[in-house]
This record gives sequence, C-alpha cells and structure tokens, in this order.
Amino acid sequence: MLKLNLIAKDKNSKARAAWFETDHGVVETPIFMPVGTQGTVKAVNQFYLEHEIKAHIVLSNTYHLYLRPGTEILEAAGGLHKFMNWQKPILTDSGGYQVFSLTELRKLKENGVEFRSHLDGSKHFFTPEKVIQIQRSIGSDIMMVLDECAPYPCEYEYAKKSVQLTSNWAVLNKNAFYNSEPRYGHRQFLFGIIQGSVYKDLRKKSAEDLLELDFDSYAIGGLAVGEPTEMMYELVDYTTDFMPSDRPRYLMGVGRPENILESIARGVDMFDCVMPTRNARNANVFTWNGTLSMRNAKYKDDFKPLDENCNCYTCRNFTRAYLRHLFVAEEILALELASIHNLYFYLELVRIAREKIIDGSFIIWKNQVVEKISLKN
Ligand code: PRF
Ligand code: ZN
Repeated sequence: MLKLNLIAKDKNSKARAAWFETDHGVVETPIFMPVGTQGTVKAVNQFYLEHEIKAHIVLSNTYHLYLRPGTEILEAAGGLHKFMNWQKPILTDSGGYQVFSLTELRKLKENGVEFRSHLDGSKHFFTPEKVIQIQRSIGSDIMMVLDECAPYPCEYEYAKKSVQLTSNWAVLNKNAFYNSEPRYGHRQFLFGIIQGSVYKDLRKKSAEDLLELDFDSYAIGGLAVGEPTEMMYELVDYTTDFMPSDRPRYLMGVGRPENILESIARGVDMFDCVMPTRNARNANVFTWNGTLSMRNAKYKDDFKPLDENCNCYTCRNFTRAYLRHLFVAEEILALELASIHNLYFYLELVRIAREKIIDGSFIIWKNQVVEKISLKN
C-alpha cells in the first residue's frame, strides 16, 4: 500500500494534512498535480516547474505517450523521468478516460476497449494488462487502472454495468500488476478508480469491489463530467468515507480552486486538472480576488502585477499591462507567464490549505477564500 503519513486532521471537517513517499521523493498533501499530458506541462519548462512553481508531482497520460512517442522510445530513453528530465514523482492516468473523451470510433468490449488514434486514425486495443505494461514502460511512480468513466447524465442501468465492467477490469489490472516488474529499479504503485456515476449505491458497490482487491490506494473517477457542483460535493463526501484513511485519496480531473478546497474539506488529498494551464493559454488567470481576463482593454495601462499577493516569477517581474500586450500581440511568452502564474496559484492554494489544516483554522480560511476566488473581474 501507499502509506499516507498523517500530520494533522481538521476538527471541523474531513480535511487532513499529510505526506507520502515514492522513490522519486516525498509528496506533501493536500497536493495539486500539474497536468503534463504528453510528458510536458504545456508552456512551462521543467526548471520553472520545480524551482518556481514548486510542483511535487506531475500527471502524464498513458494514452498520449503510447501513441506518441511510443513505448519503444520511452524504454530506450530509460523511462519518462529521464526522457523529460523530471526527477520528482510522476502519476500516469491509464488512458481509459482519454479513450472515452478523445477518440471517435471506440468499441467497449468485455476485455478492453478498441479505439482509433486521434492522431492518424490507426486502430488500437487497450486491455487492463496492456495499460499496466505501458505504464511499466513509462515508469510512473503511480499508475492508474483501466476504468470506464460513465458520461453524465447516465441511466442507472448503464452506470451499473459500467461499475461491473470497471470491477472486472480491476481484477485483471491487479493481476497484470503483480505478474510484472518495474523496469527502472524504482517502485511503482497502482491505484484503483471508484466509479458509479451519481448513484450512491453504485459508488458504495464500486468502492467495496475495489477495496477487496487491496490496491495501493484509490481514486474517485467519473465526477466533474457535467453534473451540478453540489451533487459532486455530496458524492465526494459520500465516497471518501469508504476509502481507507491511511492512504492518499485522489479526485480525478478536479477542478476549479473552490472545488479543490471544498473537496479537501470532504477528505480528498490529491487533485489534477488542465484548468490552470488551459485557462492561462486562453488569457484567463486566477487571483486571490477572482479571475481576470487578460485581453481586456481595462488592463492596457494597469501596471500592477496580476495579483498583488502573489510571489510567482510572473508577478515578481511583470505587469498586467505587459501581459495584456503579449496576449493581444499573440506573443508566445504570454502563454508561459500566465501558465507559471496559474500553476503557482494552485500550488499555493493547496500549500496554504495544508498550513491551515495544521494550525486548526482551515474551515474559516476556506470559507473566506472561496467567496473571493470565485469572483469574476
Ligand atoms: N477515470 C480516469 N481518468 C479520469 C477520470 C476518470 O473517471 C476523470 C473524471 N473526472 C478524469 N480523469 N481514468
Ligand atoms: Zn503570480
């Protein structure tokens, strides 16, 4: 198992401050994992990721890396850590979700999923065994099982079948994991993914099925797919009660800053989302006083930093007026500077959340912050 070492548990919520260790280093939780789908966090180089943003762990994708550059190249490089020159922990998603969200032609079968590449239309087949092998070639510290993420809305009967399929695949994932070895000399952990759409009894069933298999730890999948936010919070709250408290709990693909804080309060420790990087590339930046749209003409002579309370590389060195100019002039530096700021903001958010859990003021702080950061400027 992947042991979560508890430092403090909040008295007024299910939030916890803790840490876990992989062979590539310690991760302090709660944590946000920047998304590096193709072995790069878009527009941000590894030096900034480590030294400015202070990321503890990044996420990458089995689906994308398998299609390009392919496992042969990754193996020849000595694994993804060496290939991308990132010596801290890496978590890889299994590809299941990407197959469902990115590919047109896909056929769900009992033993896996057939799909066509979004790059060249070529045909491929992912099975639980295959995605374990690919993640062995990648060499991620934390691998995810192949699952089916049901769409929203979703009929009960479909969601039920989907949980059954995910549970069947979980057994095969687990066997493939135990019948194979890490390639590069460092340990790899495997997380199960709890599905069940918006149905509590299915969430419970999914959690029970997976817990029986004793994965290194567990994630909550199938949320943040279009359901109302309150419904997501309710299901997160419900599901974390089934997840072992001595292992990190991961909520996949979440979310906005306020979603992260609310989910920390409901017992989640790990998050990933494209939002900080994707929004940055669309000129949308997060601040402690809400979001800014940096193409707006009102910033043309605004010589303040993006956020006066931010100590990131961008805010230490550049103004809103300059950022706006870069976006309007379509200069690529805009993408880098905005991405650095947004990721720094997300990492600060979880770092301060952790501090507040430790000093006992998490809920008061969370409620104040949520109100301000959700504002649109
Ligand atoms: N399954 C997997 N990856 C995911 C999800 C899921 O359900 C989600 C859902 N928000 C994001 N990423 N394997
Ligand atoms: Zn900043």
